[in-house]
Amino acid sequence: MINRSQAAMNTLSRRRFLKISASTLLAAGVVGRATAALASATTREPKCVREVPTFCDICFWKCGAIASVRDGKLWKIEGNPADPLCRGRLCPRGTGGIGAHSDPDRLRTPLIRTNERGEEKWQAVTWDEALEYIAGKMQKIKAEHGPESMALFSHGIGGTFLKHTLKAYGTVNIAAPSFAQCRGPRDVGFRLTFGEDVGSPERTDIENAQCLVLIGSHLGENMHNTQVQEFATAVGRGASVIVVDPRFSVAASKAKFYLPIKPGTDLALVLAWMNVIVTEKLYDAAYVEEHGFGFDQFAASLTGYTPEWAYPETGIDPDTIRATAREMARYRPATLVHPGRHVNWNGDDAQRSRAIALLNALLGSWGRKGGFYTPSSMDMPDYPYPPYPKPAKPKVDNPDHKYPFAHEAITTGIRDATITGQPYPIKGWMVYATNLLHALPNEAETIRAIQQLDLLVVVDVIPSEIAGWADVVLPESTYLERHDELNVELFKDPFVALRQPVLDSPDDQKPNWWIAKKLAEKLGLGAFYPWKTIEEYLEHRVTEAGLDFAELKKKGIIRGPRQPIYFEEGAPAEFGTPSGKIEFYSPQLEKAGFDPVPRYTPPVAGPPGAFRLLFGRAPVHSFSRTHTNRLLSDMMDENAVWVNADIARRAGLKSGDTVRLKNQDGVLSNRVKVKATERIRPDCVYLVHGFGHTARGMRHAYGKGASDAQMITRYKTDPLMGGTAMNVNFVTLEAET
Ligand SMILES: Nc1nc2c(c(=O)[nH]1)N[C@H]1C(S)=C(S)[C@@H](COP(=O)(O)OP(=O)(O)OC[C@H]3O[C@@H](n4cnc5c(=O)[nH]c(N)nc54)[C@H](O)[C@@H]3O)O[C@H]1N2
Ligand SMILES: Nc1nc2c(c(=O)[nH]1)N[C@H]1C(S)=C(S)[C@@H](COP(=O)(O)OP(=O)(O)OC[C@H]3O[C@@H](n4cnc5c(=O)[nH]c(N)nc54)[C@H](O)[C@@H]3O)O[C@H]1N2
Ligand code: SF4
Ligand SMILES: [Mo]
Repeated sequence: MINRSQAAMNTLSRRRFLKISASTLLAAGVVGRATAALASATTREPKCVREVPTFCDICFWKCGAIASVRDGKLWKIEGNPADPLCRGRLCPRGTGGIGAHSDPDRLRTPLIRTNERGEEKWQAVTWDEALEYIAGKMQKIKAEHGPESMALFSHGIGGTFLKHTLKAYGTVNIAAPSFAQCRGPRDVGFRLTFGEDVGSPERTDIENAQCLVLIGSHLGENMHNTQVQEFATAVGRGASVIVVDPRFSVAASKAKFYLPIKPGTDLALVLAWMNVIVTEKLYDAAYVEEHGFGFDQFAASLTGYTPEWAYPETGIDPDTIRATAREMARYRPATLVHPGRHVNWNGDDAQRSRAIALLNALLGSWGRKGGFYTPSSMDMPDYPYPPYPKPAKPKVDNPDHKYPFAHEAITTGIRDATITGQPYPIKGWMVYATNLLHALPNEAETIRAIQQLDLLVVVDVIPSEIAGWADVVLPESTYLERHDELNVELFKDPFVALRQPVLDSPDDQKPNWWIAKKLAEKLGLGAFYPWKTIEEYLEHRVTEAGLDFAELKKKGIIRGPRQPIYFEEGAPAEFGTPSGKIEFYSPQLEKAGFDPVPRYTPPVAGPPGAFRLLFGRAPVHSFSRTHTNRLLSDMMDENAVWVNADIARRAGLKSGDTVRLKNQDGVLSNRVKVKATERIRPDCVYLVHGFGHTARGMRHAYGKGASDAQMITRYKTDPLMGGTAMNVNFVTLEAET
């Protein structure tokens, strides 16, 4: 913990300040410095300010932060200038993160269900009673079905210790929505091509890109901090930006070329771009010659994919396709075609991502400045735990490797096994920091799976939708009140960061490590927790790595020496594919019965008169998790459905009118306001994800706006890796009078 002089005060009001940061990219640059305005607009000298370095948990980017406590109260949080991820500035969500601590809707004490599942009726119990109950049920599941029949869904670094407890107990079924519902297809597409994942944080060198291509990736609304800052830098120095999006996003407003593509047809565009680049010999021939495998077969496969062919598919005219392909080639290798992050769109997503990887390969951007750098991390040995028991059964999520290229567990695969009992029954779910009812497609299937369970435990900070279905709800301390596992980041600059408590939990909430350790002890697995306190554990790891724990506590971050990050600097040009090269043609895919080079199939069409439902992010919210945070909901407390202005006019609707969405299966949404705008194509509508809460305990967010998740009754599964594409639902607008 450190004491610094008080940061410069700023008299901007919080609302105005965050409005600026939400609506302009460059404002990301002022967020951290102006945070004093967030908690107080006075210039009174504080009596006593205590500053604690930690890292943010409002999303998974894990920005280094310095929280200040003034006169015993949480005052503000700012970016840690020593952190290479945030560079001293938090995004608006991070700045408003302190609202999580004071959220009046927080869970306060452990709860055990008293009524039917989903009725949200519980009885408050002690931690000992709750953990005793859970351990008893888990032992019963183990005795009757084996430990593999207990699954853990966990998202984020806070799940580390529960994973440890559940592995010690004997399960192999652990999954996060960040694979099959988020970045999985991208990592599979890139792995098949370059032999490596894109990672998180993405290894994108946006700040040095001279040409940046964003396909969907809506930076500026997607507020992943480093990327937004680097995007602002790139725009500031005049980089050429090409944005492909059916909706005129914030990023589109910074673009030299904006391509309002017909949703779901991006693969056709990427194939046509590659056709132009290959036909006009605009690619990096030396790079392809040195590092490529199967280029001739790949080039031959592009023959039919001309811009004229792509025009009716994508709605993008051939001249624009040619002009943008040439623009990309002009700046190569400093042309970065962003791989995207949330890429589960249409069911062909791993192949579309592979095409994006191949386009980057043609431009020679992988391993090059302004393209994709080679990340490195500090060497931090793991804690020496006893070995986990050997599982008797394989994982349930991907039986017989049905999805041969899934390299992480598939959440929806565990859900399927829970419903069908095949390949073996799943009888217990432990759910840590993931709101499965908003994160997985088809809510009804999730509920059906829950009804098969003997035990559903949810560890959360607020009474979320998934908590509403739990048998036992465990209230966690927020990130501001706890330690967590170290963040050993794989990034441009290697570093390790510490999360440490800024202040105490207000009620009977406990940190994840405490919950995991106590549960292990109740299960007779105390030997897996040889350390007594979390500080002892952290100190052990840090010291074993040859670092000073006192320094880490004081600074929050210790950086390691920078390694070469580009091929031209000496980063090794190695590719982890079977051929050891960039696979333009993939024998792996061919052997598994898939297209060895990407091939286009049109997206599923909707019923006549219906609009494809698209969704994305708002700068001030994370998923479905921030809507009771009063500081953030003060900026935006409901979403609106974006409707093309002409369509709205013809339907007699104007901005501010209220409608319900009705999807192709007759499911009706909450009431939601219309935003009539030229900024979206007429064939789709758009919602910010995560609103439309139905959990009654989320008093502040209940019933506000519409839930995209409720409309997603259909999904298409990616045949390569089991990702669930959700942009395959269609809605009509039902006027409300
Ligand atoms: N503020 C904020 N930022 C976040 C998050 C958050 O919750 N809040 N979450 C983080 C996480 S985990 C993720 S995965 C990312 C997600 O953010 P991104 O990876 O940027 O997500 P996309 O799926 O690209 O996002 C939706 C965008 O794609 C457009 N789109 C929809 N369909 C199509 C299509 O068929 N073709 C094209 N070209 N565009 C289409 C939409 O109009 C929208 O602009 O955001 C991250 N950043
Ligand atoms: N319909 C639809 N589905 C989607 C997406 C979408 O855009 N639309 N996006 C997809 C993507 S890209 C992703 S990455 C996933 C994200 O999916 P999730 O990670 O499941 O995101 P959330 O819905 O915000 O759920 C997070 C849960 O963690 C709880 N929580 C917050 N902080 C803490 C904490 O400190 N401790 C504990 N124990 N709990 C905490 C929150 O209250 C909330 O219940 O969703 C995917 N699913
Ligand atoms: S991007 Fe924003 S919300 Fe995410 S960790 Fe960084 S500051 Fe926190
Ligand atoms: Mo995500």
